[in-house]
Amino acid sequence: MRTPVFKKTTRWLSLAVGVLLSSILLTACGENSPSILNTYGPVASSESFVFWVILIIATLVFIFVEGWLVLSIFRFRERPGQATPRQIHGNLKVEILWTVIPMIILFVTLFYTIRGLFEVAPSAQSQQTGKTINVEAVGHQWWWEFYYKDYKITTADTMVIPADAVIHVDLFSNNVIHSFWVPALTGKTDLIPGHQNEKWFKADSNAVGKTFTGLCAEYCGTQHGNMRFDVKVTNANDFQTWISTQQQAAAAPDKNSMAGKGAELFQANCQSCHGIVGVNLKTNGGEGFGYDDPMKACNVPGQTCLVGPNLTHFGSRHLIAGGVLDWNVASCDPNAPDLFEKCNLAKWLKDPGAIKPGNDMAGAFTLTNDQIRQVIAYLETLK
Ligand code: HEC
Ligand SMILES: [Cu+2]
Repeated sequence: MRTPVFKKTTRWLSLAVGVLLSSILLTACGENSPSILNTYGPVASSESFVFWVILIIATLVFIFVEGWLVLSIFRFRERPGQATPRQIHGNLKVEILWTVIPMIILFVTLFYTIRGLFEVAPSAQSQQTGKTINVEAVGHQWWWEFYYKDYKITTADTMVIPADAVIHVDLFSNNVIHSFWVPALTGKTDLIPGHQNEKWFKADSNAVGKTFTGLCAEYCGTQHGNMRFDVKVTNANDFQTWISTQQQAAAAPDKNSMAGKGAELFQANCQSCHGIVGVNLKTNGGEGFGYDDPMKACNVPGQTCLVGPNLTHFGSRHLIAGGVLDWNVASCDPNAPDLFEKCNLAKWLKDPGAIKPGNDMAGAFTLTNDQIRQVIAYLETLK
């Protein structure tokens, strides 16, 4: 008489529930969540190729081993009155087979892994065609700063890159270890205090017009999850336009305008932490914090540097403080009665500590609502 494998209905039930629950897990991968499988550049596609190779090999092994196991359970179960089966202990052929087959499988995996390592290594950068853009990425607690050495511009939260160019990134941290990761474009590389890492990546031309999410992939403190950035891919012309706009100093608004009052408030409350070229930052290494090499100051532990993001062109960006909020000039009319309900920038300036607890701007100043409106009017001029 055969005994059924799943005797009780509860076992079938728990199996079904397990399958259902795991499908909920998979639905968490929404359209906009960054994915290593939806790649737009050679580095990320080389990395996802290794993933597929390993997944396919592992799936075949799984199906073979588990299939054999399940088959044995049903087909060769002990039956009442059955004699002891043939014993194969010490069978040389079998021993050799199950040593050699896994060896071959592991060597194939190793081959593709090592090939992948060489494809994405810094040394492979020289084999790439296209213009090279050099960027220094600095991990702060908890936001990203990007300094384009060739153009002497600094931005935060958003990296703009032209398609088909080789983006060479030098990675710095002057605090704790962070990790630079843009799933659609490149895998992770750590930013280690006192040690300079480098990497390169490239976006394909079909990425033009797309914006990809970048993340910090190394736990760096309580707001680690709010340390995101955007990588916006443009064509070569738009990139040049972006660069020349970013190279311009901020224009001073009319003193008596709302923005002009905001500019005064900025100088009184904000410029000890935030740089604006044309206000407290001078171009070409003049007085103040040397704008032509702001990273250098921030990479030497103990040296004075501005702790907040460079705001010279904040009006052209769409993320606030590592992406904890997004913002948009359209939803932030400084005169709107419902400004504090609608505009994320207003919420941020009202109480940064409530939006992103523990961040370095929390409790740094107090402004009235009217003053915040003026500051917003000013920040919006910083295009
Ligand atoms: C004590 C230093 C400090 C002062 C003073 C300060 N900030 Fe900040 N600010 C920061 C830091 C640090 C961040 C980034 C926080 C984070 O992401 O963790 C920030 C972020 C911001 C951002 C978002 C910028 C971006 O690119 O993400 C804006 C806008 C901003 N501050 C405006 C102001 C204004 C306006 C004032 C003055 C009224 C001000 N800050 C005063 C430190 C400061
Ligand atoms: Cu981090």
